Amino acid sequence: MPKVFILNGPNLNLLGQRQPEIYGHETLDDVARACAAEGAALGLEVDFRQSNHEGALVEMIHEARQAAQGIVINAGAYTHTSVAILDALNAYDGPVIELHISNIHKREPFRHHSYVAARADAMIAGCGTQGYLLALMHLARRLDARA
Ligand code: CA2
Repeated sequence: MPKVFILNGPNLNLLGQRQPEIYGHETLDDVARACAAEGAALGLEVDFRQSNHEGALVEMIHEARQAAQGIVINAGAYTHTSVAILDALNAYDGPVIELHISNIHKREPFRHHSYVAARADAMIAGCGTQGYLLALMHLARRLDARA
């Protein structure tokens, strides 16, 4: 079964605890459970992770080079700042889906630029936490087309 990494950046561990008008009521654990179920239905093994540390996210992306056939990444605020995460993604060969719970283009101007977008094969934003499931559906289709 193809394995995919779903990587979550800083502060996403607080999901469901604050700003529900932007990020909804689900916790990150709820999202992880929904992704595991959707992945199983799609024939994907899901490895769902979160870190508040840029270097830890870089190392997860390095690990994905050997361990994962695709990546879904919500890099959180590092989306808008991290050349290191972009460089790591550029060293990864499989499909990369950039994900945001909110529509970053409808928010403050500093959220409009994404370093991840320079590498991502697709981007989902503004669909709430459903975006994670949409990203998995799309990744499954891409991985099927590759096989
Ligand atoms: O919309 C997204 O998914 C974001 O990647 C979320 C990031 C934000 O910096 C990006 O611009 C857009 C922030 C994640 C913080 O999540 C929280 C959730 C609940 C309470 C506090 C923070």
